[in-house]
Amino acid sequence: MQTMSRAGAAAVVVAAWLVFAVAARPVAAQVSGRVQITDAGGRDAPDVGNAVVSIDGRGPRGRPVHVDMTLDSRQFRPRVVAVATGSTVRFPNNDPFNHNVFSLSEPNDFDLGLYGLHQSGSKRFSRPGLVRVYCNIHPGMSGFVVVLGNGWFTQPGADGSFTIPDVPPGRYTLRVWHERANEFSQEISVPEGGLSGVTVVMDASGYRPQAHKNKFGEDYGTARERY
Ligand SMILES: [Cu+2]
Repeated sequence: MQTMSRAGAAAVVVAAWLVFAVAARPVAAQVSGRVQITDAGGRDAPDVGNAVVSIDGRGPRGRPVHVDMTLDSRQFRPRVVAVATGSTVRFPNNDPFNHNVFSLSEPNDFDLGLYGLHQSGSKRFSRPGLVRVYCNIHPGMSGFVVVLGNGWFTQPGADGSFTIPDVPPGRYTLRVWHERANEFSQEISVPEGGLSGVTVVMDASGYRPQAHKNKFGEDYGTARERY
């Protein structure tokens, strides 16, 4: 029987090493599921897409982006944005009157001052955390910037379904934030091949809107004379 050539033997060794290397390195897969939020009266929340789903841990760095949160008809549109640390949010004013966008949420607090139609201000968010964004003129305006420390985050679709790609096998904490519910967290174990069918049920039925303070930390109406 003919012995294997040296080149042939080397090829077998390399092939074996490749098989070993592929097998030894966990293959990142996706985590998917659905968020269900119940409002008062047992109704499904119509804005489940405004939730933010994230996974704690040493995930890949999220890509910093520039996004707009437009001031339109005395509302922030979109009302919620989820971004990686280092991202910049611009607040263009589409209303024919002044707004004053600010936040008291440390360490991402800021105050863009008064500006009018077609003017804009922006803020770069360098630290993870929930940033509650308000207008110092209009107490009914509120928006949320959720700043995440890694790239493992997403917002669900209108039906609540979500997918977070590129999660290697391991144990993690899955978090879901929504403005009307208590933050949800759950330990998950991601096997090779990924984790699907994660069901997150959140109860927002006890939510009561609460008045917030203006940028001076005072009730609205008491600081008007400062303008
Ligand atoms: Cu305003």
